[in-house]
Amino acid sequence: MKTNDMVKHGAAASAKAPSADWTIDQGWAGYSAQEHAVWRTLFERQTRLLPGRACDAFIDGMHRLPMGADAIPDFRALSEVLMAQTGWQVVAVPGLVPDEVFFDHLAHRRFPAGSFIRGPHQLDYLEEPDVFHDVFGHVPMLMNPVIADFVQAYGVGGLRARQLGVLHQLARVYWYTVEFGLVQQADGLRIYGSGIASSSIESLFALDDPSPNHVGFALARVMRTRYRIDDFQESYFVLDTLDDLLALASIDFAPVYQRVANQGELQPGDLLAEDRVLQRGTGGYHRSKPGP
Ligand code: HBI
Ligand code: FE
Repeated sequence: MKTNDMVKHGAAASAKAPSADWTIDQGWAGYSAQEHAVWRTLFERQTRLLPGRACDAFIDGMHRLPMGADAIPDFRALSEVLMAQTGWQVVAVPGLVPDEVFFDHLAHRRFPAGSFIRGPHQLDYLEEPDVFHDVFGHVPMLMNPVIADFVQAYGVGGLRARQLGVLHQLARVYWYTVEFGLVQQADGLRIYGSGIASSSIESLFALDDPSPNHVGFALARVMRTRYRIDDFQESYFVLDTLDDLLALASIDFAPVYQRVANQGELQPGDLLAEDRVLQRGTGGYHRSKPGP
């Protein structure tokens, strides 16, 4: 809601009262040539960058989807392939939707994707998810059965976490996995988080820059860790394998919330004695930025 895109889109969205589930028609035929061209620019840049950086599941999922450089994908065509593979669908929304609406969609294996696309002068960062982040970033991983179950479980858990008043703790799990997760592959460290995979600058920063920490993923640890929404992450959490998320899709988080409540919150760049540190970041990038 900070950028021109968001303002423009917000105005368009509020012209019509949102439906109860906030879904809209994607309006695929209404995209302009300039909007398809923005998709092409972003798509070509990322598909050049991601081989050897994104995990096999991401690359594989993308190749099996009706998604290419030529046009913004049609959500109906994506959903057909996804549905056959993992039972997920992609539905169009105007942008960020309320938490309970978001969780309800995920709990029913519907991924709400922003239908608008960022402007040509704003290729590198925006706060509200657009079609490039949501479709290019998220949908390939939803072709993977483990991620498919985990994201649904997050939706179910989100509705529960709201009632328990621990939404922040749960949201951090999503942030440091689905959005900004890294995974160890036989041939090296790889990206699976969509926030990284959809960003050319963060694809480089997360893997190659000496500034951020790389820390072995631990559930309670992540639940205590605040995150940045306006800049690169100071710490990335690394799974040994995507299958580690299988266990999380079936566990009851309630006892973990209890434990976490008794421990302090951690700042994004903090490291603990018990952390499995894969890269101790220099912190140089964030230190060199002007303070608030
Ligand atoms: N809405 N469209 C959309 N996409 C998101 O990723 C999203 C959202 N609403 C709420 C939300 N994320 C988060 O605040 C929750 O994951 C906690
Ligand atoms: Fe996202």
